[in-house]
Amino acid sequence: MDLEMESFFESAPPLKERDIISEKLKQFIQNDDTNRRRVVCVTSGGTTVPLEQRCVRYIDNFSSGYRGAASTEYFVKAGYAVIFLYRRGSCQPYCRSLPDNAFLECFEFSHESNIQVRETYSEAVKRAIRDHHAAVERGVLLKLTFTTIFEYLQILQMIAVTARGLGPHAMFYLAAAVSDFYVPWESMVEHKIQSASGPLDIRLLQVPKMLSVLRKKWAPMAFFISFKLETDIKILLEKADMALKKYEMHAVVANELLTRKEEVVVVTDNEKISVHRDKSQAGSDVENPLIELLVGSHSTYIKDSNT
Ligand code: PAZ
Repeated sequence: MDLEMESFFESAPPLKERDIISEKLKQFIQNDDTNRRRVVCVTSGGTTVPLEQRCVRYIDNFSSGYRGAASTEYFVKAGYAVIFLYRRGSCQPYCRSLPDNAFLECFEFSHESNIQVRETYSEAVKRAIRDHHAAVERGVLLKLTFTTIFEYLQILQMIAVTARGLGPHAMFYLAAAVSDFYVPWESMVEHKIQSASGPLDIRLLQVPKMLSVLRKKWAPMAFFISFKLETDIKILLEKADMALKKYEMHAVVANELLTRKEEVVVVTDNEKISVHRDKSQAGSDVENPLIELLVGSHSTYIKDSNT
């Protein structure tokens, strides 16, 4: 493994529930006699960077997890088993059409003081419960959660190594907004930083480039989709192209912060395909055509890998 990556893992705090996560992953991935099942790891939401070991303060980012949650639903619909690696508290699959405070908004007391679903939300709640339970019961949705950059990279490594046996049938769809900078665990203060000490100087190190190791060492046969977000549209495609080549991704999805829900550009070795939300359809999203396109590319990849 790359030296920087190795020292990142060595100094990271031990992952809580490592054994439980490992067992869940093995069961989920091996839940197929044919070895033909396609499994996608969808990462979603933003990683935090703790500033104190007993963390009170942390650096965070904007990601809501909508992209990952919506994409998960479309992957399940397309016949994939999905490992949904998401930021605790971020957007969840099958809950997109429910209000933010769903519990309080969707339910009310009935005349007999029982709890019932409000008429306006009845269809949305039924659909969410039905589809979510169906996915979990069919063994095609495994949800794993992270908060910090340390947890994220440790769990992602476990997923990649466990999914290695799936060869080209595994896909990584890396939509999480991953911190570029962090404070190494051993140089982090233990207790809450005191404001009485005056202005705060913190040195952040660069997070090792995980994509390289993931692609080349942890899961070399898998199909890889990474994302590139910029706020300056002028540099977006160039940066996506650079990432494609540097990390040998199969496609990089380029998106701009303000228009990310309307349009993305899928950058591959041969082409740049613009994918739009269908504005003529109420409730449409860009993830629907995006996943359709990527599922097609994955099929071609599997076919080519078998010949
Ligand atoms: O999570 P969200 O739906 O609010 O946004 C999705 C996104 C912009 C985080 C994702 O499309 C993306 O670009 N992820 C990678 C970001 C990066 O360059 O680190």
